[in-house]
Amino acid sequence: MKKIQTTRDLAINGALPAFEETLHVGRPNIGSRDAFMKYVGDIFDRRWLSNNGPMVQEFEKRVADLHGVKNCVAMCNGTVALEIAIRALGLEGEVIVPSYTFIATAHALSWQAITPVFADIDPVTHNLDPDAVRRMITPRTTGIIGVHLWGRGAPVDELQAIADEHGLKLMFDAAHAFGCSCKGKMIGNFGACEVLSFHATKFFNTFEGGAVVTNDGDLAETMRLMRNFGFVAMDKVVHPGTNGKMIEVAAAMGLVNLDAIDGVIAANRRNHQTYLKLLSGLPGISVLAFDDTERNNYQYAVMEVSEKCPVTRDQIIETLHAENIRARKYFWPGCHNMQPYRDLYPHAGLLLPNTQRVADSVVVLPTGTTMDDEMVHAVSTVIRIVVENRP
Ligand code: T4K
Repeated sequence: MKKIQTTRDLAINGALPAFEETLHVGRPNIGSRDAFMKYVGDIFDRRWLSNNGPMVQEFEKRVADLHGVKNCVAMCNGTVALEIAIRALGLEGEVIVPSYTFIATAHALSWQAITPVFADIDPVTHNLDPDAVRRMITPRTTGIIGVHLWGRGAPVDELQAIADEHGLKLMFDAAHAFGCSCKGKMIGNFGACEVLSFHATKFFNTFEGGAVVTNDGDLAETMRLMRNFGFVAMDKVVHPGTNGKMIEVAAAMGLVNLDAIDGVIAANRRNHQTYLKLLSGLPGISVLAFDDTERNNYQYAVMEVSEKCPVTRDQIIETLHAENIRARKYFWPGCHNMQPYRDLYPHAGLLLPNTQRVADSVVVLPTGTTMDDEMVHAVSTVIRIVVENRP
């Protein structure tokens, strides 16, 4: 790692990049390799690779216990888990979602010929604004999907009240919120069900993977049927279904990473606190905070660049990229500006001013176990130099 002290040391000014090897947002955290290899040996010995094997069953139990929820239905990824949950809840017509989320939240609906209707977010929490949700309800609305963005709980009570008042189903995309709590209650216990993602880039991964967690036993049973073609027994199909199964080797990775989870959260928290400390006081720069009275996974280090900053968000990103620091613009430009939604609702942005502003101001910084304190200091120094000196 090269030391950067002045604007002359910046790669955008012709110097060598700060890092030879690129720093990523979403570098996988990996638990004990030896434990994983042992599990893989067990899988080979059993010759049981998929279809609700013993590792998946153990993994489901541990995820359910961790979240204090009755049922966990493990799936091949978070997107298929969303699709299955949406179908199992019987959503149709229009469903209200934020546009400020990963595209999978909207695609899981449109993939099933359901119209995602985008509601604006609260500019401070980045989560759905309940008043905006109310404004988007029409006679065709059947549900609301809240997203616990960055792992910080969505306004669960307000959304539940709206759903109850209008006879709508409420579920949550909890892809960011593994191991988090909201209002003192673990994620997994809100709405009809909540969907987790264990993608490689998530702080907790099963290579690829996802799950639906719910306290509704009947709903869980329906989803178990749906993830396995509707089979209830050999040669007996009782329900439409797809292939949403988690494989054994993914569950093995999950078991290993569950054992490592406290260390990952500690590393994320340490990095987050360092970013908070080193970036505070810079004009127009703020680092998104977490409520320390809740359980957080701190997996996203989110910086916002306001118009008070002497340089633009994109200039900061360009400077970081030149140093081989692949900071990201998540979730720019917002789902409503991506296809097919952009063509379907070309004027959606008029109703989404906060979404537009937040999407234009966010920079997500690298964190996780592959980032040590020195690296976080180096990333922060680059940001400080570019903001203070406008090179
Ligand atoms: N809902 C929400 C709110 C979500 O955030 C997501 C997923 C979902 C639903 C859907 O869940 P899944 O179906 O994915 O389980 C990533 C992920 O692909 C996606 O899972 C995730 N959200 C989203 C936030 O981020 P990208 O576009 O950032 O991925 P990519 O390929 O650019 O990778 C990010 C960085 O990580 C790269 O710089 C390289 C590095 N990387 C990536 C992989 C895959 C590694 O170092 N190793 C790896 O194995 O989307």
